[in-house]
Amino acid sequence: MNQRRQFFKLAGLTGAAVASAVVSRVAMAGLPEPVIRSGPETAAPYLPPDGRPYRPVVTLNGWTLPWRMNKGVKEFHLIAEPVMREFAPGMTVQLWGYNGQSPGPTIEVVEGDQVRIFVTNRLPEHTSMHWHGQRLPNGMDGVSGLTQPPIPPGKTFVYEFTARRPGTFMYHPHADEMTQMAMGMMGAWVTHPKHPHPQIDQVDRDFIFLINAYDVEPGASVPNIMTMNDFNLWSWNSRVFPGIDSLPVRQGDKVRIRVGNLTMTNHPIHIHGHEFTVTGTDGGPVPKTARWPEVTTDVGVGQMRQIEFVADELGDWAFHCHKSHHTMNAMGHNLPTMIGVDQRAVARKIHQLIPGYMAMGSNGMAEMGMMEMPLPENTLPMMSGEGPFGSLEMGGMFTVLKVRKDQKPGDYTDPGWYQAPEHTRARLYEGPLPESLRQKSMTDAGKAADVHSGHQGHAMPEKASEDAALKVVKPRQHQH
Ligand SMILES: [Cu+2]
Repeated sequence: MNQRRQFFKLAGLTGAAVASAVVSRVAMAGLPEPVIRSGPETAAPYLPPDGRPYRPVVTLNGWTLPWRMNKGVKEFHLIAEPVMREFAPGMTVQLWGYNGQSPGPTIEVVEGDQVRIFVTNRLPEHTSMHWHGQRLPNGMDGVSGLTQPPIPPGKTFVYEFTARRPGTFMYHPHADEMTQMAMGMMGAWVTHPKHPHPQIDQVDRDFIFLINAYDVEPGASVPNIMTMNDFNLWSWNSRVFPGIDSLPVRQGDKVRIRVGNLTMTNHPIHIHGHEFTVTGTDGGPVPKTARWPEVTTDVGVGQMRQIEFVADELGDWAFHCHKSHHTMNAMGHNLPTMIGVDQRAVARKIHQLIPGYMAMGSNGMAEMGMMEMPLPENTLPMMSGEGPFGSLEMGGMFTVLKVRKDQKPGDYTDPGWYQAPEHTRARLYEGPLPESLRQKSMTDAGKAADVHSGHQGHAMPEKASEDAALKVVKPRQHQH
């Protein structure tokens, strides 16, 4: 009990945020007492009890797994079990995870640490644990059937190895993977360098999250594990915007963000207002001479990327996956594209048959963000995040890097929205417009788009786009 109370204090958790584990003391005799965190909010960084000089990582909407020293070995206890995960306020999904959460808590160690990890299976089927990216004895690699028998329900296996390489890694089952990863079983692993490392810089803020994806039908609460392509919840640490923690930093902070991808597709991760370099992968640190600046880096399936930058621009900067479908929340996939289609007449007719019917998407999908359509229970609106200027029209894999002058070191609380000085903000303009440059470049098209008179507000002036389309087609016809 003493041990646990200390864990709570070290992890910065309050009693209310923590539910004690339901593991039988008799069955678990000799195992470290597990700590379960029931809330999705980010825990304060877990300060190592032996005062090792490293900056702890901050897991978005998560926490670091406490450990105990046992005769020179760091002992951890992961419990695979069904969990309830709130994706954003208004939607809770039944997943499988570890220690009460999906993803499981982040494991943080120091290069050279001897680790012992107890993995208890409280799932209805067998599992195993693979330590992705680690150098370790083959028998500790966790591939059920290949390097070990699977862990049966109700049983505990123990893994022991030395954390040999510093870097960013992950853990996940290597047993019935299709089901278990689709249900949320995964976690992050950070091995800090033991000594100052020539390719690993000190940073002021160190964030980590895993990219995952789920297919949860509107109104349902269990993911469809058979889905291979049509996921509808694109999540970071099993959370979707506006449920994903912001990244609060102090202006001038050197920031590291570690991202791992355990979905079925790649995710181009993009930052606004800054450039970053990829400083490491799950293969280890990238030599400084091999780095180049980017604003987007693709994180492939089964990869980890570490990006770093100095947050020197004040403001609220979007940080998101650049696949536009991945910044949306749950919806069905069977909607036709209706852009440019005037649905008014047909909607009137359908409305006579189905009183609740709404025509969607004639002017783009932005209207979806404003729509107050009745949704099935436990379903998030598609693009629901609200900002200081209205709907962000974003969901899914999106959050905000919040660079503030006065964000205290070690303070990860959300500072609210940035108040940009008014003269530095894009604004409505109602004066005379300069001569259209577009018009000049389209002299070929005969009648250029008269976007300035009468058509304001329409994305597609019909006449002009028809003419332009004809002109584009013609030269090709000459070639044949
Ligand atoms: Cu993506």
